[in-house]
Amino acid sequence: MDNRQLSDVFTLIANLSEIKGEIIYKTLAYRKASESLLGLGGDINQYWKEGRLEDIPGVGKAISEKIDELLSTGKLEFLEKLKKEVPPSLADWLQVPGLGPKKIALIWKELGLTTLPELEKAARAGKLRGLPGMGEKSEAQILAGIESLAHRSGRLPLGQAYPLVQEIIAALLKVPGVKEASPAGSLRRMRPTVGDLDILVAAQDSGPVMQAFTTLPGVRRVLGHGETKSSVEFTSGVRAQVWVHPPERFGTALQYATGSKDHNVRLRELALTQGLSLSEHALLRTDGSGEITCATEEEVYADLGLPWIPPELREDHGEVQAAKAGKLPKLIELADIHADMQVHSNWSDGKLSMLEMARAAAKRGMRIIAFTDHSVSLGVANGLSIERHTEQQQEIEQAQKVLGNSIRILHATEVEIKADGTLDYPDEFLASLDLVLASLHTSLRQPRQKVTERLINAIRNPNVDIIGHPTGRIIPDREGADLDMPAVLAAAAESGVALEINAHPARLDLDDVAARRARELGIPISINTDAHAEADLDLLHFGVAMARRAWLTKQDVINCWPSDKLLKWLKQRG
Ligand code: DGT
Ligand code: CA
Ligand code: ZN
Repeated sequence: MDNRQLSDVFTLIANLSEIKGEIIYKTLAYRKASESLLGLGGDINQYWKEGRLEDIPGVGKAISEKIDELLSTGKLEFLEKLKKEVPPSLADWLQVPGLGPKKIALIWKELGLTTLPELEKAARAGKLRGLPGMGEKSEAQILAGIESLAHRSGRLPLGQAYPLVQEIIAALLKVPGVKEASPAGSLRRMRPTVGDLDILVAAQDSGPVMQAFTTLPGVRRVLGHGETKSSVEFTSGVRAQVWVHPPERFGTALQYATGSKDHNVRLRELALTQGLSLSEHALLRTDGSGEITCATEEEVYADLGLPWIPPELREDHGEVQAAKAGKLPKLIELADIHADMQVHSNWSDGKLSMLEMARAAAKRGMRIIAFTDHSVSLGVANGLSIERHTEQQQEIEQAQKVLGNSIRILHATEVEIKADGTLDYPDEFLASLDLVLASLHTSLRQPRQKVTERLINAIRNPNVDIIGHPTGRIIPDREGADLDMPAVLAAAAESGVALEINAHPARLDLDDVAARRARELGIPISINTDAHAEADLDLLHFGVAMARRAWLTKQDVINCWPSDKLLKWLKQRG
């Protein structure tokens, strides 16, 4: 079993437990394990062989025993028993927008339905509206939800796609005659999910590349095998395609294969106004006087009178017009970031001590690190009481002495925004901390108005400095809270609070659209790793990519500010 399959097992356990009515902390623990497995840098089998399962965030004794049983026997007694209590097909119902575990349990127990088609049939026949707490409106909602499912595609999260593409590229670069290989398509544009993997290779002779590509380990089917393009499907169901072009034409080919389609259409229109026809092979002069070949993308854009446009902007969201007018933003880069304002230590559910984590962050160029361990009500994550905070403060002082000036530790918290909108600690205590990051983790399915008011309540608290992963979405399985985003952004602009772009590839929250709007409203943005282990610190580039997709510059992101400016800003906020 691989990381993805194990992750799926724990999601299934969480889903079935939730329908069974198991207490929330248990189901959250399974979800956390599932997420961690999905975001894990290395192969789970390696951790298992080395006896390091419990090094993984969210994996304690109980979960590691389950992983051990699954990897040794391919089965899990606990899950087999659970499946007898709760029909596993009910887990599919959780994908239906507007249908939660309580309603699912009700429908299943009252009407004896277990599959999605049965549910759809019953809803169409008006059999749901008679159930306690349900009416015609909720029945129609469920039906609309089922219909929306049919239109959803199986897209792959960027966090999984990215390392896969790196592996494929590494393999193709070893093929004799290959000069260059680059990601293309939506992955190069760093969309949070991708439909398939696109790769571009520069080589005179495509034969050996296609041969290597179609026989990569894990290829289940070859969907196409041509001279310039081949595509395959891996056993995981992931599809990949590779284009091969000669090095002197690599620029036009890479530009074409990177897309987006809409960006390419816009560019071709511009080319035509200049008497040029742009294709993946070259720029052809429409007066018949020959073609211009481009070895690099810079040449393609330059030949059209444009500066090179970063791939993250190529969505036809105004970037071609901005480039023409010389108004492209100077996008933020990974090296601009010197502070990480959401990191967890072993004081809550992180794996390392604050000293170890601070050293790891310093090694990666951070000069400020805020420990935002979880607050008291998040028992599943070992949330801190106020008393334990006093002890944590002492450890921070010790660690700071050891670290000297290499990196500054901030005593912070990731405080729960509770279901009623209040925060998990009293205001006097919050005011005593260096930094307060407030987040939603529970009751995300509250109605729009309620969950929006709840978040705005936290935004308006003058002690809150940053709102962590504002919508609470988990990619690809859980949509975020149904927030009234314009209202949230208006409140944030008024209060001066910063909104987070959480860099973890399972979150990437805020998304690019909301973050771009936030920038227009002058709302400060904070990009943080939310690291629970050292390897998580290396995920920061995903957050930076989302910020680039949102047209952000280093001025817009508080983590890039000089340390004095950042500390002063925190102090002023109280
Ligand atoms: P995805 O895979 O759904 O996440 O999205 P993309 O953007 O990777 O799209 P994909 O895989 O269908 O195609 C890869 C690239 O090929 C795309 O970014 C641009 C180029 N391309 C595909 N179809 C067309 C087209 O009809 N016209 C133009 N100009 N380019 C296309
Ligand atoms: Ca693609
Ligand atoms: Zn945590």
